[in-house]
Amino acid sequence: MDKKKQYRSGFVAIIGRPNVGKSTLMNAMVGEKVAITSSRAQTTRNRIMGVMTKENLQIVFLDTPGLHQPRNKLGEYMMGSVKDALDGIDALIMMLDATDVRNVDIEILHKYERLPVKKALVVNKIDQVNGEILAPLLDRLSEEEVDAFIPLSAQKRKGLDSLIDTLTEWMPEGPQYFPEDMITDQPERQMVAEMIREKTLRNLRDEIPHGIGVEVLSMEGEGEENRAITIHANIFCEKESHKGILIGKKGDMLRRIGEQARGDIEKTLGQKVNLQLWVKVKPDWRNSMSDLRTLGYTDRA
Ligand SMILES: Nc1nc2c(ncn2[C@@H]2O[C@H](COP(=O)(O)OP(=O)(O)O)[C@@H](O)[C@H]2O)c(=O)[nH]1
Ligand SMILES: [Mg+2]
Repeated sequence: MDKKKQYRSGFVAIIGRPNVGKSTLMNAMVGEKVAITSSRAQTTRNRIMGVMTKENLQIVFLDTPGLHQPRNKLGEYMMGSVKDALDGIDALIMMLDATDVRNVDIEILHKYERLPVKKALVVNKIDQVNGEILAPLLDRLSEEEVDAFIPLSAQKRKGLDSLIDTLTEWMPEGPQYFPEDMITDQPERQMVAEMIREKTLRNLRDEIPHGIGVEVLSMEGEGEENRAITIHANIFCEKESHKGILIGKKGDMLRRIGEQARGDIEKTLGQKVNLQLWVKVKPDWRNSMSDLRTLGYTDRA
């Protein structure tokens, strides 16, 4: 018997309509919160890498923005980052939401079924549907031209093993691409900005979240013992009225967003954080190349 099994590794992109649970699945695979999640469409705006390392195996997941028809330059950037993510992958996860399968999901399936890589069709959120609804749906979908068909619940971590086993089988022999303690390629500042943005998504309604961008201006005191990291960040929104809502009565909304974000950031950075947030209006920034650059949405990896 071989004492050392072959090392396997590869890249796996996760695609699908907005809100089906792609980022939740990637976080579940990596075991830590690498990508922010929310019940809003288009929470994810970049291709985000999450690395799962096991003995003799490394799978690099690429979480992507939800596939949609872009309506502004930000949307075009987002769809470009999905295209980039598909370049050079070893396998593709196509995801559906079992509670809400739409025609556009099937169109996406048929479009990407043609990619010459191994494909898993993942039907997520099965914790939310009962067997009578699930059975015929799974029956219908099992006829799709994919290499594996896996119903699961990313949030409840049900059915993940079956996906991991399938992907493991598909991964080619290859090197360990990243150190085992590396779980993402996102710079710390981007992680911090994303955590702040997540709290705005979770606390605000209607159209406001779509027009929010976060810029981390500075981070000071990192790694210094007995000291908090001081972080200054701007939250941009598109209208004066949105600014009022973001700040809230006597500043209570901004305070709540700041408190929640601080908790997440402290957990990630492992140090106390002093978070200073400012709200600014940048009309139509989603159509301005220079604003997109400021907010980190132009330099695709
Ligand atoms: N009930 C249930 N909700 C889920 C599951 N996976 C994700 N969600 C929720 O679906 C919403 C969208 O998830 P997210 O990962 O941001 O979706 P994405 O836009 O595809 O990345 C969030 O509110 C998640 O908590 C699941 O397995 N079951
Ligand atoms: Mg996402």
